Amino acid sequence: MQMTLRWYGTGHDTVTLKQIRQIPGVTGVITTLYDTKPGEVWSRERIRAMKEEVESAGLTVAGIESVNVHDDIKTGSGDRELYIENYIQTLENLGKEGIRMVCYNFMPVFDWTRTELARMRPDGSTVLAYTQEAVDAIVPEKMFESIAGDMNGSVMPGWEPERMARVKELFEAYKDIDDEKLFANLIYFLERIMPVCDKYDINMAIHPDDPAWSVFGLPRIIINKKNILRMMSAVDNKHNGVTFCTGSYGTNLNNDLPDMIRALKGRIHFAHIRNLKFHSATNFEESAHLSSDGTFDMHAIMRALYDIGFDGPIRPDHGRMIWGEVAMPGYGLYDRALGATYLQGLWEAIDKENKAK
Ligand code: CS2
Ligand code: MN
Repeated sequence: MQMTLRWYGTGHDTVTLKQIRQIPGVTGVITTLYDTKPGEVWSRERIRAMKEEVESAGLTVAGIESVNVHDDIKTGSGDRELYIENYIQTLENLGKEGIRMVCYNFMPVFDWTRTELARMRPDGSTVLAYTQEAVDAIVPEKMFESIAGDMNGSVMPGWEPERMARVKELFEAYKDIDDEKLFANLIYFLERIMPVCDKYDINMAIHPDDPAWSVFGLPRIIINKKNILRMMSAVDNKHNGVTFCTGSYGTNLNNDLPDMIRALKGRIHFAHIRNLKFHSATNFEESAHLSSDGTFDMHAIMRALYDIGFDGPIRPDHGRMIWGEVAMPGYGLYDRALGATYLQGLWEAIDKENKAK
């Protein structure tokens, strides 16, 4: 595995490449062109400039998170063909610049959903949290307003104010889309992009829906082992793979994370590792990465990744806000650095124990 950190780019991130470079063992970043809109073609020039900036800081671009998919592709309507062509062109340009891993998601309207961005924990740290009660008590148009005050001045991916201003319209666009239609649109998209992925050996890594169930009555498909395996066999190509995000699949306590990892051998191209602390099945918060601070057995998760021979980029997912840092919720430097170190400690122990056998 290659330990990485997500980085939103100069001018978009409070964390610098220089700081990332000083986290032991972190050799790459997962980045994006944060100011591009879903559906836009990424030019080779901009991709190259991004790479050069990262490489001159002594790091590599280990992959992209995300090249976002336009809603017309997800709903299978409007200008879907044009946006697929544009997506292919972006992949072509990324491929020519040597980028081999692209994370994306197929969530309607909202990217991940949390109902609190700064829940205070007993130690004074703050974390993102979710309760189903809070979602049930709110209309979707108010969702953005209800969390906007805690964004620390950042623009959060999937929650861009321009996009949120159109929430009603977006809901309208999805009103006839059920899980089956969304699934069919995903397969259509994948079949169209596989040739360019084959040509440049680009691993597509779908990010799960978060939380792993329907919110506000919207369709949700990338939520459990059965659905992902269905997706893998519908487009049976190694380049059709997943981002294994423990914090997203893990929102549903019925998902057995190590078991899912083992079932996806060969198709996990990227890993997001985060721990959750559950107070009830529908009330959880994002804890520190350590097993002892949350509900998941992080050793068993890393062990499963190790056992399947996972060799892609991995990153600590959301961290807590600690030590007075002001940053995009979930994306401060300090706690993610602690997470990166802890995860590497687990990996080293597993590796050494394995070799000593
Ligand atoms: C990320 C997602 O911050 C997060 O929870 O895991 O925003 C993820 O990057 C996107 O959904 C992937 O397209
Ligand atoms: Mn994730």
